[in-house]
Amino acid sequence: MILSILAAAHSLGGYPVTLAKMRHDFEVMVAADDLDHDRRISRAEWQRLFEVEFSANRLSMTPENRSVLKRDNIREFDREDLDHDGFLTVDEMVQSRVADFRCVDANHDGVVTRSEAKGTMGRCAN
Ligand SMILES: [Ca+2]
Ligand SMILES: [Ca+2]
Repeated sequence: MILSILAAAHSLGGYPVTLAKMRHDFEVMVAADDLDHDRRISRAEWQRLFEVEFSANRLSMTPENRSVLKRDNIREFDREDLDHDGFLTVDEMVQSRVADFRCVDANHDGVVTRSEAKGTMGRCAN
């Protein structure tokens, strides 16, 4: 989960991160990847995202590493799908990260800076 905050910051808007910014970034992501426009990400849409992200541009990745990553990616979906209906909403994406966000936010000002994110490794375990 921590990694997913870092990954989100990395691949989405970057630091500093707030919950509001995270929500905005997920809204943008859902708008882009919600192929059937039901305002949520289905498991199939999630897996397709993975296929797009980890396709030909990750040439150094072995098939073994890729399949581990793929499995972790599905676990991530299940962890974030808080009501277990097989769809991720923006609310679920944010809600599933709130506890981790508060942990990473070492000075509790509602803002996660790059240095807080770096300093968090090991302190805020999944
Ligand atoms: Ca759900
Ligand atoms: Ca902070």
